[in-house]
Amino acid sequence: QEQIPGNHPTSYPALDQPIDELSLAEIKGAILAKLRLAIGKDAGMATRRDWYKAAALALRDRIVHRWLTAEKESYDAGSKRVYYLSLEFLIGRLFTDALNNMGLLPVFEAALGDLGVGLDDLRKCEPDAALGNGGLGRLAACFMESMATLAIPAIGYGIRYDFGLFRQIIAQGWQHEYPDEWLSFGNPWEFQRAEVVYHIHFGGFVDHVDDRGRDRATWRPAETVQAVAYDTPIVGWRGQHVNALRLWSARAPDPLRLDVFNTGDYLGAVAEEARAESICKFLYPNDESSAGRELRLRQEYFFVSASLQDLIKRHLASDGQLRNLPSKVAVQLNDTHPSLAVTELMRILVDLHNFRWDEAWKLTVATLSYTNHTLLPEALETWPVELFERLLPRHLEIIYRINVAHLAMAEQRCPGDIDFRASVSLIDEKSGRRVRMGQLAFVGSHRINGVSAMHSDLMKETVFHDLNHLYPGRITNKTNGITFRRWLMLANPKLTGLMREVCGEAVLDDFSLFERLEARASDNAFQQRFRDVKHQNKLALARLINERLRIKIDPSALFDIQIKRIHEYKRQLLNVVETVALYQAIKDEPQRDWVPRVKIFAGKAAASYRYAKLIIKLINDVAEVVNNDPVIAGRLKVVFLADYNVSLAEVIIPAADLSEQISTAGMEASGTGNMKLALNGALTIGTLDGANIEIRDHVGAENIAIFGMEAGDVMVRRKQGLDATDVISRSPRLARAITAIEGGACSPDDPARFASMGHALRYLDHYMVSADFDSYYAAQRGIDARWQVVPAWTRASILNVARMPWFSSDRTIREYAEDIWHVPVRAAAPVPEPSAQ
Ligand code: 4GP
Repeated sequence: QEQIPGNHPTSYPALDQPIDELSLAEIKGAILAKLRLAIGKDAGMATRRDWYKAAALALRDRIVHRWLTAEKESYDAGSKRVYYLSLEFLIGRLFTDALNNMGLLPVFEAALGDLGVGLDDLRKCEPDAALGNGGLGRLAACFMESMATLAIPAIGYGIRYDFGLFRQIIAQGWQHEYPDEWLSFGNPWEFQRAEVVYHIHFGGFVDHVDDRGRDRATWRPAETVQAVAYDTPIVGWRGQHVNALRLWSARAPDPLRLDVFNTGDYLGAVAEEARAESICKFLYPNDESSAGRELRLRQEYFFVSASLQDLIKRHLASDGQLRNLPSKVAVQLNDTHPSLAVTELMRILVDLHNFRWDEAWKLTVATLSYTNHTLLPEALETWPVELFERLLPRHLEIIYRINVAHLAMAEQRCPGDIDFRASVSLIDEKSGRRVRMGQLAFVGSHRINGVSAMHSDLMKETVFHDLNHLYPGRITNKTNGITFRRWLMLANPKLTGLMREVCGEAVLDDFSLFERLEARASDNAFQQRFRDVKHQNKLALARLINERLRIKIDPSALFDIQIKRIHEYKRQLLNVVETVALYQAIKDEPQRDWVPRVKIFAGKAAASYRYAKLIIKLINDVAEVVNNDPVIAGRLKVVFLADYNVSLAEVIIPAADLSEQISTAGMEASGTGNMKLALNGALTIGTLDGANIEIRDHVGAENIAIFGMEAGDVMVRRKQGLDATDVISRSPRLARAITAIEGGACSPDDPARFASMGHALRYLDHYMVSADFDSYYAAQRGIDARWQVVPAWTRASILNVARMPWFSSDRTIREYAEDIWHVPVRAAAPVPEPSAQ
C-alpha cells in the first residue's frame, strides 16, 4: 500500500515520561490566561464549567497549530482528499480524547491539579455531542479519528443540529423524551466560519430555453437558505495530523423582513428565518419512517449541496480542473442520507460548469462511493415523486435522465425482463411513484460496501441482488472497526496500563503487540492482575448504578450487558424472557448455588416506536419484581440505565463480563458494540450475525458462546409462517415465561399491559424470539458453568482482548483508503522510545 513519506518522527516519547516543570508552568499559565481573557473570570469566581472551557480552549490552541500545518502540507503536496458525508456524527465528549491524542493528558492533569481542579470533574462538564442515533453515527466518529491518525487529509461533513438525540428519562418504567440542549453553554471546540456561506435552493421550476439540445437546464428556485460552516478539529493519535469536522448551520438570507415587521406582523417578519432554521433544529430518529417527511429531505439536500459546493470550491482553488475531480477527491456517502450527492454533482457539472452529460457521469461515479448500513427494507429511503418534484424539480429531471440510460443497460443485460427493469429502476412504481435513494446511491457510485462480511454477502443476495447483476464487482466489504484510543485507552486506563507493561510501551502504536498477552493468558499471577482491573471497573459501574438508581449490586456477580438501540431485531425481548425464565427457575430451587448475575440494559427507543418503548417498560417491570423478591436474595438483578450515550458506554463497557449480541441472524449489519465489549475482555453470547461471525473467527470458537438459528434458517422458517406454537409446546420453560409476562405477573398494576407481547411471542414471531429461546437459555446456562471455573473464564477473557486488534478502525480505514479512495496513508506505527523510568 502506498504510504506517506515520513514527515513524522521515527519514535515517540513514552507516555509515562516525567512531566517537566517548564511545560507544567506553560499549561498552567495558558489555562489561567484563557480563564481571564476568554471567559472573563478569575480563579476565585470560576465555576467548574468555566475551568473546563478554559482548559479546552488552552488545548484547542495547541491543536490549531498542528491543524493549520497539516492543512497547508496537504494542499502544498496536492494530496487527494476524502470527504465523508454523514447526517450523523455521534462524537461524545472530546476533551480527554483530544488530550490523549495530543499526548497532553498527564501535563494537563498535573496543571489542573495544581490549580485546584480535578480533571475528571472537568471532563464531566462537557456535554456529549450526540449528533447521531447509534451505530452508523458512532462509526462516523471513529472513522474521523482514524483518518486523522492515518494522516489522510479528510473533512467530515454533516449538520450542526441545535438539538442532538433526545434525552431519555425513565419515569415509572416508561421512556420519556426531552430535548438535548447540548449547545446551551457554548461549544469551545468549534470555529464559526462566518465567511463560509453557501446558498441552498429549493422549489421553483426548471428552464430549458437555452440548453441548445444538450442536457443543461437552468433551475429557477423559489426559496433560498444559507448554510454557514462550523469547524471542529479532530486530532489523530500522537497529534501528528488534524482534520476538520465541518458542520452546517442553516439561516435565512434575510433574518428579519423589515417590510413585514413595519406592518406590525412581528411573527410574520421572522417566519422565513424560522423556516430556514428548522433545517438544522434537530436530528431525526432513525426508526421513524422517513417517508414523506419533507423536513428530512430538506436536511439531506441542504447538507449535500453545501458540502459539494464547498469541496468543489476547494478543488478549483487548488487544482483548477474539474475533470481531475476523481484524482483529487473521494466522497464517501454514509448510508443513503447523502444520496442526493449523485444528482447534485451532476447538476453542478452539467448545468453550472457546462460538462457533457456522459463525461459528467463518469466523473460523478468515479468520485462517489456509498456505504450501506442496514438491510431493513424500511430503512432504505424512498421519497414520493410528487414531493421531490415540488422541492427539487431539477434533481428529479436528472434522476429521470440517469434512469433512461440505466434502464437501457438493464434491458441489454436481461432483454425483455420487465421485472428486472422494475427492480433496478430508480423509481419505484409499485407503491405510488417513489424515488429510491438506495438505488440512486448504488448507480452513482463506483464502490458500494457493506459493513461486515456477512452483510456484504447478503447485500448481493437480497436488496441489491439485481443491481449487483447489472454492475458486477461494485459491491465490496469493509468490516467495521472502532477506535482503540477511545474504547480502550481512555475508557479503560487500568487495562491499558497492564497491557503497556506486558506487551511493551509500543502497544499503543502497534496493536499487533496485543498478541503478547497470549503467552500470559494462563499465568496465575497475570490472571489475578487482569481480574483486579475488571473488578475495579465493575466497582465504578456499581457505584454509578447505586448513585443513579439506588440499586445495590454485587461487583463479584457476573455483569451481563446489553447496550444498544432498543429494536425488535436486536432482541432485548429475548434477553428479558430469559430473565423471567431464570427468575422462575431460581424460585423453584432457591437452595441451588445459582451464579449471581446482574443484567444491565441501556438504550433508547425511537419516540414513535411503540413496541420498543413497551420493551423498555417490560425490562423495568421485571426489574421491579426480581430486584425486590427476597427469595432471589440478590442473585439476579435487573438494571435499566437511562439516557444511554457515548459517555455512559465508556463506563459500562470496561465493566462487562458478558456481551449480549443476540440479534436475529441476518438482521444486524455488523455491530460495533460487540467489538468494544470484546476488546475490554467481555465474552460474547451471540448469534451468527454481522461481525459476530468475524469476532468468532478471530477469538476462536471456544472463546465465544454462539447459539441460535443462522440467517438461512431464519429465512426458511419465516417462509413457513410466524406461528411459534410448535416451539412453545416443546418448551415448558418458554411457555411458562410467556404466560407469566402476558398474564401480568410483572405488571400487577395493569395485568393486560403485556398481553400484546404474549400474542406476538406466540403467533407473530418474526424476530424468532420464541424460536431461538431454548438455544439461548442453554447457552446462558453454559455461561454460568464457565463462569464458575475462574481460571478458564479469565483465560478466555484475556484471549478475547489479545485477538481483537484486527477490529481497530485504523485497519478499516486503511482498507477504504486502499480499495475505494485510493489515497496514501501514514506508514505503520513508529516505535516509541523506551520509557525514561
Ligand atoms: C447500524 C447497524 O445497525 C449496525 O449493525 C452497524 O454496526 C452500524 O450501522 C455501523 O455500520 N445502522 C444504523 C442505522 O445505525 O441507522 O441504519
